[in-house]
Amino acid sequence: MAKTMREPLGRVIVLIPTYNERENLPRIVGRLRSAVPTADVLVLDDGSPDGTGEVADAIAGADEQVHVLHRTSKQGLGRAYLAGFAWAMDRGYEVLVEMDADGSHRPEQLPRLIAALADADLAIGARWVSGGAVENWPAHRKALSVGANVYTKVMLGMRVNDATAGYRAYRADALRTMGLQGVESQGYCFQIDLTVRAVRAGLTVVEVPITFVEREIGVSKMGHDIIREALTSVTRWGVTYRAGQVRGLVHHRPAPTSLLHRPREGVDS
Ligand SMILES: Nc1nc2c(ncn2[C@@H]2O[C@H](COP(=O)(O)OP(=O)(O)OP(=O)(O)O)[C@@H](O)[C@H]2O)c(=O)[nH]1
Ligand SMILES: [Mg+2]
Repeated sequence: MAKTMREPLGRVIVLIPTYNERENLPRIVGRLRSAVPTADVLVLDDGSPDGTGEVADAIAGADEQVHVLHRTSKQGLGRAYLAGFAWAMDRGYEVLVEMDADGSHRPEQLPRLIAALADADLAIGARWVSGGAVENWPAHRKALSVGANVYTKVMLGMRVNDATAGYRAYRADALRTMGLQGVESQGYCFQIDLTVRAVRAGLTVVEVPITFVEREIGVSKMGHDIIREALTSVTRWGVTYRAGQVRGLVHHRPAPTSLLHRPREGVDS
């Protein structure tokens, strides 16, 4: 496949959504600022009752590369990211990174993720690829994540191995091309939703192996509602996609193959 000429990478911002992460936030921001000193940071706090918002303000007060977007109530990861994307694109950032506050996404691996954007539109920090790993996860969490990814792959016909992964770098142009209008997904589903949009828009998606580390401090916000949302949405998208393939066969139109992303040597097993 012919390589397209891409704009060089511009200013980078790392978006960190927080809900009750007061102990984790200073650690992750400190590690991030050391690992990638040129990257700016935007904390997206949903009015955490534990005072994470004030901790974020204190960090931002002492470091002009750190910014905070305060929202009044917990509205889910998806909405926080959409607000953060809009904030960052309004200010001309060209690379937008998603990173959890709880230490699961190691800032030390961010340079590899950003470097992968040199010839991609979306770089996913992937666990379920050769070279990827998960540390300290109980068997049931592994099973849930692997299961969710297998189901997503089968239903949507995508070659992406870790579509639920939340450690990612997007080119701002890619987000503009794929369009964020009508994105309503909240939990893991938000990551799947944006992956599907990227692939469907013909963008280049690559997976970079990472080591995901289970949180040591604080409480997970992952619950049954988030799993239910992902299952319902992937099933709905999958049925629509497969029905489109069948219609294509009946009417002798080419089946929709746009959900196959362009593979990149070495990263897509
Ligand atoms: N702003 C905002 N951040 C959230 C919300 N829900 C979760 N987060 C943050 O999103 C990141 C991921 O959430 P986690 O609770 O770690 O969820 P998870 O990584 O799926 O689950 P664990 O593996 O158990 O940690 C963390 O930084 C959370 O603080 C929300 O509603 N609003
Ligand atoms: Mg987590």
